[in-house]
Amino acid sequence: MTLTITTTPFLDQKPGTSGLRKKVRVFQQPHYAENFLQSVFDVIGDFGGQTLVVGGDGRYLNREVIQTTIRMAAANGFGRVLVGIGGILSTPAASNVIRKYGAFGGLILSASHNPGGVDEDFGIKYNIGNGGPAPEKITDAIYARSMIIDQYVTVDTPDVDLEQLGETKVAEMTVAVIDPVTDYVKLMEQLFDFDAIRKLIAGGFRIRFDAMHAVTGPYAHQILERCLGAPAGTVVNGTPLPDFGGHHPDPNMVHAHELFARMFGADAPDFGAASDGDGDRNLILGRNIFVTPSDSLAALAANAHLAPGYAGGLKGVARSMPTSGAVDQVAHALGLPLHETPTGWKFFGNLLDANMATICGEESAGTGSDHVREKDGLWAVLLWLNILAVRRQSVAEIMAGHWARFGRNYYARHDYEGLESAAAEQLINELRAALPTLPGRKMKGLTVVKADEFEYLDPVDGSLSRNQGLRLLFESGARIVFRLSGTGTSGATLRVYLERFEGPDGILNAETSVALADLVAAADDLAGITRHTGRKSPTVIT
Ligand code: VG1
Ligand code: CO
Repeated sequence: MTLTITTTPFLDQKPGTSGLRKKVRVFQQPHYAENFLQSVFDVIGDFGGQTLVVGGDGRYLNREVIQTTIRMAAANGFGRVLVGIGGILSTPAASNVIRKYGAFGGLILSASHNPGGVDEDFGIKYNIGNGGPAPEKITDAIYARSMIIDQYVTVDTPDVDLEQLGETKVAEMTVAVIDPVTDYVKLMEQLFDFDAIRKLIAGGFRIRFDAMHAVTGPYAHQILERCLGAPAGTVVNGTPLPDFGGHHPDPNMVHAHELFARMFGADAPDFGAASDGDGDRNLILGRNIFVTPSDSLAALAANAHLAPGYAGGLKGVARSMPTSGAVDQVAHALGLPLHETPTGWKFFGNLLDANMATICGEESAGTGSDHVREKDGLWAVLLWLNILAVRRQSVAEIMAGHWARFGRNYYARHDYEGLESAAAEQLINELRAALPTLPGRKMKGLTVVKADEFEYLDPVDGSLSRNQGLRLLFESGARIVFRLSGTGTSGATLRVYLERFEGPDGILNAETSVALADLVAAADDLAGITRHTGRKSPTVIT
């Protein structure tokens, strides 16, 4: 029997870069998750009798919110819910399941790379029928609805057993507990030459994959160790834990420092990789080399044709605006269309649907293709392995060859986390106001030639997204971008993206921090980072 529950709005349910992210304790308030879920159901249209996919990255609160979602989906009239066994679904696997089973949409419960646990973060994201994150038009409507919501519906039924594969009924609705790993493996087998990778590994090529106690563990054990024959122990931290073992499941040099230490240490494996909480990010390392995500995107675009799934070439490539221009060099050299979008995977969806891009990427360690509509950590790892299996060179050799051919974009992102929101806003507002006065300004021997605020006109649906980051372009082709994070849950995070290009005949072997030193100083002078925030240095450099 359907129960109608009276509620009042929480006024803070504005979805950020990827869905709603808040502290677990915020989500634990009575009606909080329910209000957001009902706001989603109220705006997404006519789904009566259709299928909804539900799953999460296994973090604290995952199971509880899955049960809530199942009951509310039944009360709202869905015909069927597909849920990953144990309530676990990586973001790319969820995207695949939505597409493969023709679902109306999906709810992914994750705060991605943010830490988990009772005092940490939780999140809910709605994905549409193409398998990708809901576009702004829908997230804006969800937010507007959440501001005036006054009731939600649910059913009074017992919890569904999420540990057993198979079907049960919740009121009129069918709930199918599925094994998403099998479907995902099938998809990867279509794209990549598993035999070639198997031979590479059988020849002694050593891999270390750090699943960071997050969602990719089961997928990585299955693919790398069982299907591709890598020895047991190749995948470390492979069991998803509700608090990710107390770590940030963020694959960067700060939070994956153990992997970095190994890859730069004695007897390093040939290839190191990691992924984040929900499995959509990737970190790529070779022996003694870290491949920046922007460079990885470029190298994958340049070599993708070596994998069977991309043998016919690429239709185009896309990157988010703050991502370095390394992939632009590849696009230019190969004559591929190039698209520049705002931060967040939702902006790639239309380009992929319209066959305008095949491979997309972000500087934040997200890379993916048109095989799903999310970024995909293991996909990037497998494409790298496929390329390595064909080229039979080391990661360092491949990157050296890449820079010698296309030039090198020295790149870093400086994050200032946990700032007072008012101070961060003030910094951005002052810099925005100063933009028209900046061209011609000389800083540390660098001259500003252009200063603007990025906005994006979607070429497919004509929607305009404003305020997507402040950009300063210098005479030398160097660039600084400033934007505020949309995924944090406490205070504000300022991201400063720094980039400088050296052509194939420029200096190829500088340390990134040395190559970017003048730009770092210029960024502080231009934006008054220390003056506004009191910080002398960033919290995290990636
Ligand atoms: C960050 C990254 C962005 C990414 C987003 C979601 O957003 O910069 O590139 O798409 O996280 O990643 P922000 O607004 O904090 O800069 V994850 O792995 O949620 O799904
Ligand atoms: Co993620």
